Amino acid sequence: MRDWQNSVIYQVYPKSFHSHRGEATGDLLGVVAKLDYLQWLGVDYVWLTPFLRSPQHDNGYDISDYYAIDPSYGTMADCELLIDEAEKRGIKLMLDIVVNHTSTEHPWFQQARTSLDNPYRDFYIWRDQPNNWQSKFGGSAWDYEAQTGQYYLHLFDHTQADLNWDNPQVRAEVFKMMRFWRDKGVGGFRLDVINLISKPADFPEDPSDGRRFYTDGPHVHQYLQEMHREVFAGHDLINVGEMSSTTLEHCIRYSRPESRELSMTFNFHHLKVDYVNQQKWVVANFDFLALKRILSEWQVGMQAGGGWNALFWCNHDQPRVVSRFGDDKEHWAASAKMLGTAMHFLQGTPFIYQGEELGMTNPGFDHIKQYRDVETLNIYRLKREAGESESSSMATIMQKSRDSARTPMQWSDEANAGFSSAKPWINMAANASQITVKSQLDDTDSVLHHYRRLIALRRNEPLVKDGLYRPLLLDHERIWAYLRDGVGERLLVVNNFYGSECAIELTEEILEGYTIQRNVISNYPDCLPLTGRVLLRPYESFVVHLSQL
Ligand code: TEU
Repeated sequence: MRDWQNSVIYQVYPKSFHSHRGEATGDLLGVVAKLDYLQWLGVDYVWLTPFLRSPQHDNGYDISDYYAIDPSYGTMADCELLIDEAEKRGIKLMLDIVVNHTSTEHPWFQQARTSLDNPYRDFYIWRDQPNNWQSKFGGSAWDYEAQTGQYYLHLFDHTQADLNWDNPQVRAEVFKMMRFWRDKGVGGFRLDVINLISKPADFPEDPSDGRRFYTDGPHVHQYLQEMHREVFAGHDLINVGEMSSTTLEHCIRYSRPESRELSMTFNFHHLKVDYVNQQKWVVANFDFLALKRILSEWQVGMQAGGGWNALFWCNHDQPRVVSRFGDDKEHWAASAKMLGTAMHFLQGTPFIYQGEELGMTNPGFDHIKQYRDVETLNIYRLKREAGESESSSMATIMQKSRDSARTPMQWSDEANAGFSSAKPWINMAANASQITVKSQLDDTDSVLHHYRRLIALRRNEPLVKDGLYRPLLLDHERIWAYLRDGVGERLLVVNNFYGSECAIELTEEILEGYTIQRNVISNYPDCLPLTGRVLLRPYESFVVHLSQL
């Protein structure tokens, strides 16, 4: 197995990364063109969201051919070139595998829908009557197929039909496809909503949306162990499972090496701290104490159970973190750096989503015509049908839409921020020509250089990987502080999550007989005097190395 515990992974959303061909959407050659940048940044893996053939109802998470490149992204030769060129720079490609569902345009579904006894019928999940489960993108999770008079299950859009993993032929096809990509030379897989693949046989009604029955479902561990045997065993691959609404106990099982399932797991509990009663589609401030508590519980719990976390603030489904938990105006740079530090010193493998390393912000689009995402458009329609006003619907969408993360990567102050010579498929933020790679490369005090230092530090500070996580001051309403303890040495990580000054006492209780040896990283140029009472400036963050006396 590759050393996933020492790696940093960069997520590329190829549709919005770089268009080599000068079109509205990015392409694989556009990623090749930017590999030198990724090498300079220092990342080990690049996870690309799906670029396989797809009608693109959900930007590639609706695959219609697992063996072909979508023409909008280029050709198989471009993909091979990307794998080779990345390898030359010490970077491995991580492929996004979407196998909870396929597009309804996939030939399997096209076959399955034709008759009740078609050999592919059992590749999907059919019922005479729907139960009351809800799609994660709004509305019923079932759609009627008139030709055969039954309903098929879709936990996401109605163009994304759920595969029936209880059918051994489905599993055999999935593993065969993964071996095909493994043998092409990809270095790992990101497995889309992989904890949803096993549904209970009886499809019970649910007062909620049904997730309690299919999340971490009855045979999921067995199927992942089978995947491990069939695809991963004996190969140099790292694998991260995207776990929707999961639990700590299950994630320990998924990611403990002894389980022979996955290398690590993503979970989203820390990103629901600005939901209200589990509801995403309402405007809300984030609950800082809950954020600290949840991340701390996962750190402590995964360490105790021998599991491994994938660490992240951002991805293509989440609003930009600097706009969400930081300050995208007055304290933009300080807060973007503070958030980077707070995440990167946790135990786990950090994922950086394109543009996060620049402090890219939410674009704040205020008209529904500026949005493209299937989930956002569904929710807008449902809200308006339910009588919610235009302004209230849009206020929520501006804060919560996935499209906020999907605006093009900002390379330079050229046209379209250097993303493409053509008008992009989605608008850019108003600040697109200011927050760019070009402007930050020359400025060693930039957010970009801070992220580069965070990546490099991971290799030089073994405590980042191995140190025992211990939260401090858990009830403090503004500061998130923690220790990473080793033998006779430790890191102290302190982050002010707010835009006002705030004092912290470095008491003997915290220092426990240790003394500060050196500064590791900070986000203000001048370092604080680190004794006794420390006054943290807005969004100030620092890490120091301590040794026992
Ligand atoms: O996302 C899974 C998922 O459930 C969420 O992150 C989802 O976007 C969110 O709950 C909506 O509120 C994965 C992919 O990352 C996402 O882009 C796909 O749309 C989804 O699976 C379906 O394949």
